[in-house]
Amino acid sequence: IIGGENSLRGGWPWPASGRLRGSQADGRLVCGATLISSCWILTYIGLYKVRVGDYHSLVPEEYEEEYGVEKIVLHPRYRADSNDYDLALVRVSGHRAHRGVTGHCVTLSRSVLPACMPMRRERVPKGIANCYITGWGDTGRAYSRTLQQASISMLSKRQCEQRYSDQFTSRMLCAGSSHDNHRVDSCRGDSGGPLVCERPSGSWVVYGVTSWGHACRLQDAPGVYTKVSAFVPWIRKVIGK
Ligand code: 4AZ
Repeated sequence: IIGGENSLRGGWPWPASGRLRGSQADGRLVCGATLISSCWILTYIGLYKVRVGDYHSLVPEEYEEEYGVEKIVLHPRYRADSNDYDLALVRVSGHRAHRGVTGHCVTLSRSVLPACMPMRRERVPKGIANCYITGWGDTGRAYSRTLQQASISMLSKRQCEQRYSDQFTSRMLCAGSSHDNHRVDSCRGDSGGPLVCERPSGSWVVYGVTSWGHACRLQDAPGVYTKVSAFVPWIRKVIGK
C-alpha cells in the first residue's frame, strides 16, 4: 500500500497473508487474501499457506495462526494473458501447525473473522461509503512489515474506462484518491487482499480484491480490483452455501 498508514494490531480481522511453502523462501509473504468463511479465503492466484490474524509480517504474534492449503480453485475463465476473472478461492486445511484441529478450519475470534460478502450484483453504496484497502505490499520503498491501511475512493465506471479502455471489464472496480496532494494506491504484494467498505448498518463487505493497475500511485492510473459482487453465484457454488 502506498500512502497508507499502520493499521491497528488486531483491528482488521479478515485480511490474511499468502505465504510461500518449501525449502527455499519458506514463509515468504507473496500476496494478500481475505477470510470469507472459517474455511475459505478469497485471493487471486494460487498460494501455498495462509496466515490469519497477521499484523507484523515477520514477528510471530498473539492472534496469528498459520494454515496449510487444502484446495485452490481458480476462476475457470481466468487466463494468464489478461486480468479479467482474476479471482481464486482457497480452502484452508483444518490442520493448524501445532494443535491440529479439523473440521472448522480457522479458529475464529474477535481478531480473526470473515468479512461479509456483497449480494449478487450489489453496488458499492455511493457517497457514504467508507472504503479501505489493506496489505503488506510495496510502500514505494519496500514491502511493509506491518499491515498497512488506506482509505480509498471508488471511481465511476466511466472514469475507469477512460483510463484503461477495454482492459477494464464489468468484472472490475477501480479506486484511487481524488486529492492529488495525498494519493494512495495498492501495489506489488497487495494483490489478493481486500477492498472493504462499511455498509450503513456497520458491517464490512469485501467488494473488491486487489488485482492490477498501471504501475502504482500514478496520476490517472487508479488501482483495479476484482468486483466480488460479479462472482457471488460462482463463490457460493464453490464454497457451498
Ligand atoms: C501488482 O503488481 C500490482 N496500483 C497490484 C496493484 C496495482 C498495481 C500492481 C495497483 O501486484
